Amino acid sequence: MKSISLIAVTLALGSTTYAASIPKSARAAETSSTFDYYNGTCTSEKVRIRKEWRDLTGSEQKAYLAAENCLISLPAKSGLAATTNRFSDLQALHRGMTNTAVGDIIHDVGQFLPWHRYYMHVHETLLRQECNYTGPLTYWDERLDADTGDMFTSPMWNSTGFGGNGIGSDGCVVDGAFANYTEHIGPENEDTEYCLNRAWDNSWAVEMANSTVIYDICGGYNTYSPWWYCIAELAHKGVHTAVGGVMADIKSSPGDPMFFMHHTYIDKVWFDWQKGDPTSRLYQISGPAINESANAEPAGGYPNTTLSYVLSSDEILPNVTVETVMNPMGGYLCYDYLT
Ligand SMILES: [Cu+2]
Repeated sequence: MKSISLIAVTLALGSTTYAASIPKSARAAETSSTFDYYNGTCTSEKVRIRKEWRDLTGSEQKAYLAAENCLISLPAKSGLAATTNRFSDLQALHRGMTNTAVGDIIHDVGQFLPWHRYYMHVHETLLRQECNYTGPLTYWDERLDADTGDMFTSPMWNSTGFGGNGIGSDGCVVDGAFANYTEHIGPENEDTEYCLNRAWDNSWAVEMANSTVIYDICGGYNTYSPWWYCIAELAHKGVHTAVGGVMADIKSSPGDPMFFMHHTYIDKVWFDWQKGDPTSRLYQISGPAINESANAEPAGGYPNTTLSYVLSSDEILPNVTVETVMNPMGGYLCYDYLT
């Protein structure tokens, strides 16, 4: 039911074990202007700047969409079940991580944000190495649209971009760069042929992704666990649900190229929060390492996500630790956001 109100959601958040003992306070004093993020091999000459879709030129937008379609045109390499092309390797990787021996290890866990940051890097690496993409990585600044009250008037949602809402009884996307794309992974754990589909719910997204949610409700938390959980449950889940269709499928959602626009944005929201107090937040990690809803509590309690927790992409790229991806300018990663 969509009648659940934001207030109900935030109350539910308040009752979690994460939020219970942690004081809410205003955003930390700005220290980021003097903080030096560059580390290891990442330098100001090398750093790549990620840009919002509307900050790309028309030809940059075209090149990005073409690179995504290039991944779709390349053969699968991962060997993961039901894959049909290189883009679907990423989808299968994501679904596989929701189906491990201990359940979903990439959502509702402390490594939710680090794993998805790494996953965006895997996606970017394939675009650059296998499809010769040389432009900026891009994202959808959902807050800009939520604040206007209409999520779906952004120029990305048109026939020269990612296409519009689904139509017909199956909600198929029939315009844009991915018109009539056939999915083979999903829904959820099934492997069937179905169309890339969407079912927009504007009011839900507006309620979950606006500035009040990002800055006042979630942004009031100074520590990682309640902050991460707030963003994951509100802005993150809200926009998955609001785009609907494939995007609302927690397992197979990377079958909609919009997934990467959404999660690169969520990554930016995280880096922005880290920048709010980098001394304490840049390497701050916590939360359960296994899904509490999918596992009985082990003797000694649930293990916590730490900086040494290992992130996997099923060998598409080598494994890395959480610590490796905490700083987007830390060496292994080398990017920043334009705004
Ligand atoms: Cu995910």
